[in-house]
Amino acid sequence: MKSHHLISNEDTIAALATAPGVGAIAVIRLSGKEAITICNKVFKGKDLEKADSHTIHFGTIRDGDRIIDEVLVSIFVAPRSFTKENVVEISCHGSNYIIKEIIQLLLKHGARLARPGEFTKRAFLNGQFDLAQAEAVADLINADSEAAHNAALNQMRGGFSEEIRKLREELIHFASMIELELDFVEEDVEFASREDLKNLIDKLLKAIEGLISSFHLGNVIKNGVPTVIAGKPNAGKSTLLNALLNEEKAIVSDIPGTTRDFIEDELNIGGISFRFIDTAGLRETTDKIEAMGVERTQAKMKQASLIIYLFDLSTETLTEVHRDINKLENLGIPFVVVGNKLDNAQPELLQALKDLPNMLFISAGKKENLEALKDKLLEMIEADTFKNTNTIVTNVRHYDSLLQTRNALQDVLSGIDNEVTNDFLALDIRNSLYHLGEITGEITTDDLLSNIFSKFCIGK
Ligand SMILES: Nc1nc2c(ncn2[C@@H]2O[C@H](COP(=O)(O)OP(=O)(O)OP(=O)(O)O)[C@@H](O)[C@H]2O)c(=O)[nH]1
Ligand SMILES: [Mg+2]
Repeated sequence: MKSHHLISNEDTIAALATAPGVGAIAVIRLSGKEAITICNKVFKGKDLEKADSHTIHFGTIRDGDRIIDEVLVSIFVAPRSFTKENVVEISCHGSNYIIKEIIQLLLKHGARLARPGEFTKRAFLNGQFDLAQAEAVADLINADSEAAHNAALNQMRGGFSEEIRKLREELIHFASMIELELDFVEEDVEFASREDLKNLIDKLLKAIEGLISSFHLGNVIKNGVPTVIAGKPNAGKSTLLNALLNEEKAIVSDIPGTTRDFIEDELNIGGISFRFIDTAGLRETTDKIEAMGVERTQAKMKQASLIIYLFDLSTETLTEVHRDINKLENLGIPFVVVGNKLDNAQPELLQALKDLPNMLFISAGKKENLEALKDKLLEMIEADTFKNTNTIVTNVRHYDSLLQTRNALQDVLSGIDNEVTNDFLALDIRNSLYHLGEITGEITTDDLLSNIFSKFCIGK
């Protein structure tokens, strides 16, 4: 199946593997047939060609007689390395000058600068892991919340791929049976029971649906939940943003219409990253700039995953609150209605509202009840589900392939129902297999590969 091996990679590549900039140490990585030989030419210390795999050696990197740095060199002999090629990691002092000098020296001695993602691409091509796992490496590096980290780690360890592969294998079995029938058209035999095939497709569709719907959560986990704080001027939106972030990020004042443009920042709640967006207060206004702000608020609300609708318990009327809830319902985006300024609330209003479902009372100014609000936000994105499901789709490419697979499987089903000929049935099954295979990389094209790996940084 792995036709990738045909692509031979004779070059030895080099790149900085740690983040660019000044640091205590920096790691320069070399991978390829000549990795150890090239490093040996510039390293003075032990003869690296005679070193065992997985050993570390102290010495100096020299350009002729000129010492560039004292370094530690780690040796990984093929195939026991990340790329399954010979790999050398040079840990040097983290100065930009040293890094540049060492890399140039390696290039002079026959290495070539690695392209973005080339180390990971080689690891994939050499069968270290499948494509979904390779992509997870990038996600893992970029993950900055616990949930994103867990999802990436799970995918990297093959959780997601395993499920796809199992489904694919069952389908391959049927495909071959049906293709076998094609050889016996005269005899009119049925190797693959149509009933069993239908059951399998149903099972597959269910699993695919599950993966497809996990994408919503996966996306949330990976990219954070855009959460718009909206409401009338002076409701306390900016105060709430500041209270949540614990920082004086937005200007607060008792003048209605203080916030004109939106202000946003991320906050990790329960392992999920929320992106809070403070907006201009919603009202009719003749002020040109404020009106533009209001327009932006409305646009932001439509793109949000969640809306916190804030109103002022000290001034708002019951009729107005109900009207606003109505408007929110028409928007069709999950929202939570939050009464602010609990410390100064009108008692009658509080009494009238307290039994409404999904209603919270806080004081942003006094930082009261903010924990309840955070719990509510987590509940709304069903954060629990990520703890129970280990298979979450976070990658838009996978999501697309799953949608295509679903379409193709539905074609198979309607093909069976309409008793189409076997060659059509076989074609639709092959089509489903194709799209499933795209996810794990059993099916790849050069375009797809370069597209995926070019999104990595150099050195990964
Ligand atoms: N008593 C009380 N006052 C509050 C509370 N939260 C905010 N305020 C006050 O309400 C006023 C408006 O607060 P902001 O946070 O600027 O309101 P906003 O919704 O951002 O207003 P705009 O940006 O104009 O739309 C300020 O004077 C705040 O100090 C609260 O919990 N209790
Ligand atoms: Mg404001």
